[in-house]
Parts: sequence; structure tokens; C-alpha cells
Amino acid sequence: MNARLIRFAAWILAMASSVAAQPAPEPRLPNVTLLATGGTIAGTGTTSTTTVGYKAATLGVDALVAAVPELAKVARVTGEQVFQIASENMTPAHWLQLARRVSELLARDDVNGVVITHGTDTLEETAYFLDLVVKSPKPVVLVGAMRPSTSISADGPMNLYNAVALAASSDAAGRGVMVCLNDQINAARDVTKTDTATLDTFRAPELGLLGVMEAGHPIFYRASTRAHTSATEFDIGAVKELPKVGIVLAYAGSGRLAIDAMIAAGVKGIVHAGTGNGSLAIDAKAALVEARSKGIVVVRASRVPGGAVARNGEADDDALDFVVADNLSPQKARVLLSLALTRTVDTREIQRMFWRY
Ligand code: DAS
Repeated sequence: MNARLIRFAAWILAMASSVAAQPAPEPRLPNVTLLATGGTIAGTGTTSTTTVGYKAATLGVDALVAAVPELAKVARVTGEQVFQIASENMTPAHWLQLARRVSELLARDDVNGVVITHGTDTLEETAYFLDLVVKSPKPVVLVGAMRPSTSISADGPMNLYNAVALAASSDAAGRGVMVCLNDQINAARDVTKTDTATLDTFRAPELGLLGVMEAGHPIFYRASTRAHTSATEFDIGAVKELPKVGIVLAYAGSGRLAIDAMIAAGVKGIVHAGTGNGSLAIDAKAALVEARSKGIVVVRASRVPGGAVARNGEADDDALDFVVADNLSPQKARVLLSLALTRTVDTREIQRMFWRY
């Protein structure tokens, strides 16, 4: 009996030591899909010091991924080339196509997050549109670069690494669409391109960043108070084309010329980027009143980068039946108004949306 007991104990010990010797299985890395649309991050210049006058949107998604082998340490990345354009050429039609692809991907159990490489010029507009229409808490991160891939100290590779690491992080879920460049994490609603050339161009000057990337890990300091992603009322399922909304910039002597042109072009909404607190010059006000009388929804925004436009401040919005943009920039107000007009033309309802999103 003892001999059998000893043999069994020896077998147990041998099994235990063999299991202990095996390396712990690698934790399964999250699946992140990289949707490439072009921009400087995919740009190439003729020399290593070419930081202007390069060609944007030349490298394909496979080249972007191959340039950063470290991506494989943070996620299992699958690449798709959705567009190959400089983002000044993005249109609402591109937004709709991109949003549909993002939603399809996030609905899959085997996709944990999406990263979108994008030109920096209109990145903030695409980001805010996705923030308003993507119905998933899974991370969606937009990333770009200010230097082409061929330049000394190109910022694209580290920006891409950070964006994928962020999208792969469980801590990134439920925070809305984010923009990640220069080690900083910004909210799609609040971020804007503040400089034509510098690497730290993406900022939220008054509200501040959401957090930072440190050695491939996000550190968050705040969350947006505005509704986003799954909490919004917008549904682009049946939307073939977004209602046309134009932006008019006010300046000394700007008059009614651009507003009349918008009316003639048949826009459904006009965002007026007024001076100061959304002020309306006499002739501009007359033109906007005419636009409103033709059923065009008018939103008073400001050309001033900071602060909100006060309702019934520089104009009697109640009497004029105008909407105010809160603290949204003119370009962000246009994104929201375009979506609002897919739901209603009731200005009280639209004003409610500007307070909520
Ligand atoms: N033309 C710019 C764009 O594609 C290049 C860039 O900064 O990404 O937005």
C-alpha cells in the first residue's frame, strides 16, 4: 500500500512541477480594426526635412501598420483602406460611409475597438459626427500626424501606437469618440486644430484634455458632460444624404452677400459665425430673417474661438426663431445642425439638441 501511495505522490509532484514550468499563456490581446482614410499620417515628402509641400494620402494601411511593429504588443490589428484622401476633401458623404463601417465593425463580438487614421484639417468634424452617431460604448479613436512619414521625428508612428493602445484599453470604453495625437487624449466634441503646423495642434483650449497616454497606457482626468454615442437620438440608418448646411463668416463689412448665396443654393440650415458673442450686423440680420422666412434654420455661432453664444444676448432669438450654438465652433455646430435636421425642423427641439450634445 505504502509503495503505491509513494508512487502516486511522486506523480502528483511531477505533474505540479511540469505545470509550474510552463510559461503563463499570453493574455489574449484585444482586436482593433484600423480604418485608413489618408492625410499626412500617410503622407510622403521628397526629403527627410520636408514638412510642408509633401503629398498627403500616399501610404496604404499595410504600410502604416508595418511601420509600427510595436502595435502587435498592444493589439491584434486588422487594417482596412476606406479612403485615401487629404481630409480637406472629406464630405458628409464620407462621414456617412465611414460611420456605417465603424458601426458594422463595433457590432462584431471579435472587434474591441476601432482606430481611424485621418487628415488633421477636418479630423475634428469627422470625430464629432461619429461621436453623435456611433451606437457603441467600444472605443473609437481618430489619429493623424502633423509631419509626413518620411520626415525626421515623424509624429505619425507614435501617434498611431498610442491610438491603438488607447483603443485596446478597457478603460477607454464609454467615453465617446476620442482624438489622440501628441500623447494627449481629447474629446471629439471639444477638440479643435489650433495651429497650422505644430505637433501639439489638437487642443480643447477652454475645457481641456480628457487624459494622456503614458508608456502606452491611458490616464484619464475628466469625462465629457455631454451625451454621445449610444446616448444620442441620431440614427443614420435611413439617411441617404445629410441636409445641406452652410457656414457664413462675419467680418467688418461682410454684409448679406454670403447669406444670400446660401439661400439661393437651397441650404436647409445656416450657421452664422458672428463677431463677438454671435453679433449680427444690420444687413446680415435682415438676410438671416429672410432665410428663416424661407424655412432655413439659423444657428448663431461665433468666430471667436472661446466662450458660448448666449441665447437672446446679441439678438432676440426667441423673436427671430433662431438657435444658438452654445460653445460649439461653427464647424462643429454645422455637424450637429446637419444631424438635427434629419430629425426635425422645430427650432425648439434643435435648441434642446444644442444644449444636450
Ligand atoms: N491636408 C491635411 C489633411 O489631410 C494633411 C494633414 O495634416 O493630415 O488634413
